[in-house]
Amino acid sequence: MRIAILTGAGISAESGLGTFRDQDGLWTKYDLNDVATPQGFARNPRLVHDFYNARRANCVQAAPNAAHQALADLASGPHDVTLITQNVDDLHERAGSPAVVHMHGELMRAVCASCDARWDAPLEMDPKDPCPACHVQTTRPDIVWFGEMPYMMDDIAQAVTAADLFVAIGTSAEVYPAAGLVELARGDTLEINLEPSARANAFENHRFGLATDIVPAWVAELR
Ligand code: BV8
Repeated sequence: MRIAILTGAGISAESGLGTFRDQDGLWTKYDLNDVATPQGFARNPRLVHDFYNARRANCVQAAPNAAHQALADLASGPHDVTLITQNVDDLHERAGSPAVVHMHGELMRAVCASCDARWDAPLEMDPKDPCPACHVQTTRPDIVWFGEMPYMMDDIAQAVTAADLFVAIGTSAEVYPAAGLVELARGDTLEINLEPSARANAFENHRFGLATDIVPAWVAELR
């Protein structure tokens, strides 16, 4: 069976990484316009690097949880799995998922705003870091900010459209175009989340609860 999976911050919540819109979420502590937009970065690159340096340090300390592990196990089974994530952490990879489509970029990667070179980000990035390729001091986290086009959208749309089953896990479905992917699904649809998301009505099936309970149980049924 062809399965397309979209994960959000909720799958990493039990690994200790903050979500965005829960009561103590990141967007309750920071104004996303200051730290997750190109305009915010142009205004204050130091603040934005500090924001991502702190999240990168958290990510290095965190460990994949049973939900990440279950999706990695699913990919090693008989099904054709496409794993798409809105998350910028590397917990899916560290759990063993072979191919992860990071539509919103990756915390562990850096990009040069001048020459588009990409490289593994150092733990701490600084506005004065010169790009390793063109040496201009315009390095930034390789993250898709608000107002920027998510990565791999054509491949993502193709995988979701072709899937026999589209599953969204741990996302509030508040951010587009990710939240609109369910409209492209032609097969069965399943939402796995702590509570109904903003697009819950677009899914035929739902399983509500903690990702580390629900995802391993769901994967076990598919094995
Ligand atoms: C773009 C990187 C255009 C930053 C992020 C309509 C169509 C198109 C765009 C828009 C539109 N309307 C508005 C827009 C603009 C905007 C948008 O969607 N704004 C929202 C706020 C209304 N979209 C954009 O700007 C996108 N770009 O449209 O470009 C364009 C066109 C042409 C040319 C150029 C450009 C770009 C969006 C990407 C922004 N970057 N991330 C970073 O990570 O620092 S988005 C950010 O939100 C994160 O990536 C995050 O993953 C993502 C989505 O949040 P969730 O993952 O869902 O997390 P959240 O906290 O919200 O929810 C967690 C859920 O988990 C909750 O439901 C909770 O109940 C659940 N949960 C918690 N614990 C558990 C759990 N579930 C299970 N178990 C648990 N233990």
